[in-house]
Amino acid sequence: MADLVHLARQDDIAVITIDNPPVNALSPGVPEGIEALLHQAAGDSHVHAIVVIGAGQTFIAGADIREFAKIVSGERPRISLHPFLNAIEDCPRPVVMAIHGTAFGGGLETAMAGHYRVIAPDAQVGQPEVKLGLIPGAGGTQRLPRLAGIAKALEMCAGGQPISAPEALDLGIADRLIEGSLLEGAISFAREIAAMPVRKTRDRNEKLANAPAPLFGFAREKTRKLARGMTAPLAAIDAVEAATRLPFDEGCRREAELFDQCLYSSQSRALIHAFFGERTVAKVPGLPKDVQPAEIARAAVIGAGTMGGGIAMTFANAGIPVIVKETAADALGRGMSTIRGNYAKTAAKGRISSADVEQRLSRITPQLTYDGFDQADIIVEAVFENTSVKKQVFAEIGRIAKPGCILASNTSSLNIDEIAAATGRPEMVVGTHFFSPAHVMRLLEVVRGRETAPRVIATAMALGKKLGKIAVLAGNCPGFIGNRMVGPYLREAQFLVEEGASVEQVNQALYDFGMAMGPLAMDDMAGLDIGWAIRKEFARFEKPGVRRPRLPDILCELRRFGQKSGRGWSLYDADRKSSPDPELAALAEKAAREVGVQRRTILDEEIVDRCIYALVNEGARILEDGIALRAVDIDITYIYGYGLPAWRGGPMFYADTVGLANVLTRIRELEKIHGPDLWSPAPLLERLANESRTFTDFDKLKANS
Ligand code: T1G
Repeated sequence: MADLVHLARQDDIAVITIDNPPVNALSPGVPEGIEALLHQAAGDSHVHAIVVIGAGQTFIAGADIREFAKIVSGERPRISLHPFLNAIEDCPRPVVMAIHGTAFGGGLETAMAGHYRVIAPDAQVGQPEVKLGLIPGAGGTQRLPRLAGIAKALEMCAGGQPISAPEALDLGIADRLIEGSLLEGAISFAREIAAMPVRKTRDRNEKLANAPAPLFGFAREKTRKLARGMTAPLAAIDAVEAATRLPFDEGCRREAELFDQCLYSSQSRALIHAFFGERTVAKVPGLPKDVQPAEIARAAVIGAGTMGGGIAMTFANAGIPVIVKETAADALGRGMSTIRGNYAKTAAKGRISSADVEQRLSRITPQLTYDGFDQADIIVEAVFENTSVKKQVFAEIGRIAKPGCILASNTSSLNIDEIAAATGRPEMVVGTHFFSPAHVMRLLEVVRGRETAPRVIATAMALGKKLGKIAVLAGNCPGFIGNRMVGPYLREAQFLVEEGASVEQVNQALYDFGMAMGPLAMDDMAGLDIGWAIRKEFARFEKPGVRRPRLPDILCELRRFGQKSGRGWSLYDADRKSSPDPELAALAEKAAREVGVQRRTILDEEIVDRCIYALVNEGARILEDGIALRAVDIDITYIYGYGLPAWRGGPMFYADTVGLANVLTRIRELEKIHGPDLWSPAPLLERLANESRTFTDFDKLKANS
């Protein structure tokens, strides 16, 4: 306990320092340490006030999230933090909380139990628990409305977004902004208020009065739209509402009931799985310990189309100067106007200032030549998805790039080894598969070629983090991780329309499952011609006699490529708003006749099973093939690249919650109906199911091997 929390005295001010790296979480021993030293300080007659501060990068960043699984499993008792927080609030000496970094969750709750809060100008405070499928469980929904008012407390607890230090000051969460040394500022503030009467947050009820009646109903309606399918945000609203109706202690009891409902929910387990998964995927086993990522100070992008332009923006947004090269002036002009348009949209939403826009644009150098490419630390190719075109580009940059320059392809599915061979330096070639729109989507698939050097891998992974992405390492196979999985997922969606489901029913069933958009809507957005080109590129590898969807080819033969052509699976107006295409049913019947399929009524449950289990089965194969390092890498890929909701935890985690034996049984049923070429169970899935194990077990075993 003594190691995690220290007590020192500066004349008449006691200073309690929490030292639990890396984020000063309220791990076991930390609350106990703070309470014990607070009691000790208060008992010292020389002490007139107490300052609580975090060592290292931050104040308390919350409860220790690793503890929740132990509580749910019964390994750890559920300990209420209220006695600890009330001990702070009931301390006879004034307690000043000194906040820097991120006072999140239990960190803000601890700070609010203090009598005063001083804050560094670049600090943030928040109650992000809903991002973990939880709600504030230590009085946050009861103290925050008392300090910041009901409306702001609702927004912070149900939305989970942090606020800045100046806003915290304006709202009354913080009492003073401290420039310079936070500790010195906190100590002098503590001396200022030492003789003043102690104010307990729980007794400050003035901001709870007159909650407009429709406020909570409106908040629920807004939350149902913004956090579709999630339960914790609605529970957070209930808890804040309780603060306006119940005395403090009863409000805390209501909050605890709601917290427990969330804690034991599958959504919370899934979101915590995703939280740690985002961080696990950054770890590449087997990279030599002495390998350090190279610095990327200058970048160059080839291609100013949708992807090339978005990638250039991503570098500029991260402060890295970037050349963007096209072959023709009109294409370059179009690319730059798209980039300017994207920044204008972001600025119009108030997310960045016009000065930011100018600064970022100044980092982008559009040109038609390779001038300056020999100074770049990384060159990213984003040209047409065709192997021979890419090989030609890589042959050129293999001659131009300086030694040590990383040669990256944004290919979404082509063979990175074939591309690498064209450069004469395959060890410097890596795939960096961005997701459209590249300046928005957080996933980055880093594709390792057979000869890619460890330092290139380490640099690409570190660059992903610098660009604000979540980088997942993938092996080299058609489609890598994500697109290899989206193949069977889309295949089943297309089969289902040929077999009798409507486009709208298929899209709605997966949307209701939680997907950001239905599979056929996604196909229309990406463009049916992309899949058509890939099918033609890989046709020679298709196994003869295996059923393939006929309907997408019929649509492509009719030039119905989706949003870009105003019609595909659905019709699209000028604003790309979709509506059912009355001609689609006849085309589906035509396709069914051509492939000899008997159309029938199909239930939503079958649609979800076939599409999601197609993902799971292919994911298991990807694991077996070593294309993904862990099951959680597949989960993170699908959450951040393909819109599977984090509250499902990802395809593999979802299969674990269903039970792999149940998934296997269903896949075997589908195999009987549709044949082994489409539905033979992946051997790893069979093995885990037969051993009553999960994909999470598989990852744990691998991590410990
Ligand atoms: N518990 C345990 N480990 C944590 C942690 C936490 N709260 N926060 C971060 N880590 C680990 C993380 O896994 C990583 O580990 C390392 O710290 C660095 O994290 C009672 C119920 C604070 C903004 O949700 O948002 O309080 O990979 O890479 O980019 O009502 O971490 O090195 O092994 O993210 O500088 C509420 C979650 C909890 C905050 C720092 N609090 N954390 O970002 O570092 S619930 C949160 C973050 C709660 C109360 C409720 C970020 C950060 P490793 P990092 P970073």
